[in-house]
Order: sequence, then structure tokens, then C-alpha cells
Amino acid sequence: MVKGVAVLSSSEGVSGTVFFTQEGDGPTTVTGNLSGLKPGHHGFHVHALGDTTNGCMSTGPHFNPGSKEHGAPDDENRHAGDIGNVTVGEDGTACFTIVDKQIPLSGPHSIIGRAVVVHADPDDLGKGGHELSKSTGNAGGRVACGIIGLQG
Ligand SMILES: [Cu+2]
Ligand SMILES: [Zn+2]
Repeated sequence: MVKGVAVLSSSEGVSGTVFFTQEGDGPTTVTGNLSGLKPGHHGFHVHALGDTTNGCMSTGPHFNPGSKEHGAPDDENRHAGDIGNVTVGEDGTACFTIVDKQIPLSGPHSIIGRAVVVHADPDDLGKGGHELSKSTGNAGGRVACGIIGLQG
């Protein structure tokens, strides 16, 4: 079992912790709690770089080792980092579990040392018809992020 964790911080009052576990070559389970977000759907991705020197802007684009287009978690054509949306309740918090096969915690496409990012707006999963739909899901600003590290 390999475990990872990311502590999210933000200049906009958003905080949270996201945990990752992977058994062998199986899927990765992502569980997390977030608070301080506006109610509704928020794009949630693994971005390529574990660099927050310029806040969430320096985490780079969506992790995309396969050079694909942006999509939904269950699409064949998606960035590895496209793990969809999180749903925030009226109290501004989200508690979620995501199971995904494209975000391993070891090997050449490991997400350890990269970043998770929460966006201001919903991810349209590549289907919104906006000029940004096929690159970012038109998910708006980056409101919180954290670097994914190995957890003991
Ligand atoms: Cu993102
Ligand atoms: Zn993407």
C-alpha cells in the first residue's frame, strides 16, 4: 500500500486535506475534506508540477503524460489529471471519495510531487463548447492547491 497526502491552502480562505491510497497496481482512492468554498461543483485536478512558489499558478497545466485532450474521468481521451469535480454543500464544505485508474502513486506516471488544484467554477469535462473546454474544462481560477507528498 502506497499512501499520499496533500494539505491545501489558499489566499481565498479555502482549506482542506486530500489523502491518496493505492494497493499494488490497482486504482488510486482519493478521499478529502475541503472548506471555505462556494456551494456547487468545483473542478478538481492533478496538475503537473509540485511548485507553489507563485501560488497555484505555478503548478502548471493538468498532468497529461499521454498528450491527450481534457475530458471526464471516465473518458478514454482525458488528461491523467482529470479527476472531475467535487461537490460543495450549502455550508461551504465538501467531503468526497474518488476512485481513479490514471493517477498512480508510483512508477513513471506517479502523481507524487505534483499538485492537486481546486477551481472556482465547475469543470465542464470537455463538453461545454467553450474555447477552454478541451484544455481546462473552463473551470475558472485556481482557488486552492497542495503538493502531493508521500505519507508514512
Ligand atoms: Cu485544474
Ligand atoms: Zn484536463
